Amino acid sequence: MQKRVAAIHDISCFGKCSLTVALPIISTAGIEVCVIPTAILSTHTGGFSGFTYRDLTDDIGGIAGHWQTLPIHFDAVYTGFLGSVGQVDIVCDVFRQLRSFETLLIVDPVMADNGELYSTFPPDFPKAMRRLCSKADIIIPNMTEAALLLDEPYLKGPYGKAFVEDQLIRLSTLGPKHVVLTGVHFDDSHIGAAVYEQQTGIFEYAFSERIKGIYHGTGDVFASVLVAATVHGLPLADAVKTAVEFTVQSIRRTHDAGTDPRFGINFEQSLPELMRRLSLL
Ligand code: PXL
Repeated sequence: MQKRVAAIHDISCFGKCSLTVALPIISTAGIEVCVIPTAILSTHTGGFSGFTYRDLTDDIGGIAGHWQTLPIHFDAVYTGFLGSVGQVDIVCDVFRQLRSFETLLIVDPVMADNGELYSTFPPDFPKAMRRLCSKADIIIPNMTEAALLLDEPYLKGPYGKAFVEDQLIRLSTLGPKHVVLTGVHFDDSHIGAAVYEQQTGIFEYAFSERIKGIYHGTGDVFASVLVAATVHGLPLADAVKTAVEFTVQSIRRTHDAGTDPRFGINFEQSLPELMRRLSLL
């Protein structure tokens, strides 16, 4: 039977992140994507000024409530950028509404990068995000988001293995069964992700070469591939490896083309390779 995912993110009309990334990537895995848009912006907020922002908080509960009346099952609910503390609390309710037998709850706690909380978020936002993470099966923070979730100062890498593994364990005590930490690096020339499974206590890593520059939307590309591969049926460690390789290949292509890093990465031309990786071609 075809798998079905509900994706709860904003629509940034230009800039390749959130729903404009989640939809094509998860669809490439042959999975149906149903969307709950949380806001519509002319661009994402990373490096652009003057963007428009239409808040859709009042629509979220109604969309989920209507879906509840339909005979549909979600294999996963995947959340990303949520615009306010109020929205996070509504999404906690949506988890209860949409969750049924074996629904995976996957939270990308989008709120910060490179040591900084995104400019549109209030200081109490990480606390709200901690509540949502406590309900998730899998969370996908970057190193900055991990520090905010743990209410600790952000430390710049390179990191030691003991530090990373301690962070993973403590993030899992917030509630999620699996933690996928991104932006992990033990030296300056490689970067990747670490995975921790609470039940087994096993840590796994996936690294690739580091490409210079800060490209926007890479976290959303990574998380969307992770959701696609996991719901498709790959073990989490293999899904993480697939997501690291897909993201790095897309960044390399964008870097080689000299594209403005705010414009997002060229992930579209990696989609055929994703199909091959998932044995769909
Ligand atoms: O890529 C995460 C993201 C999603 N949506 C919006 C954003 C950001 C990051 O800045 O601004 C609107």
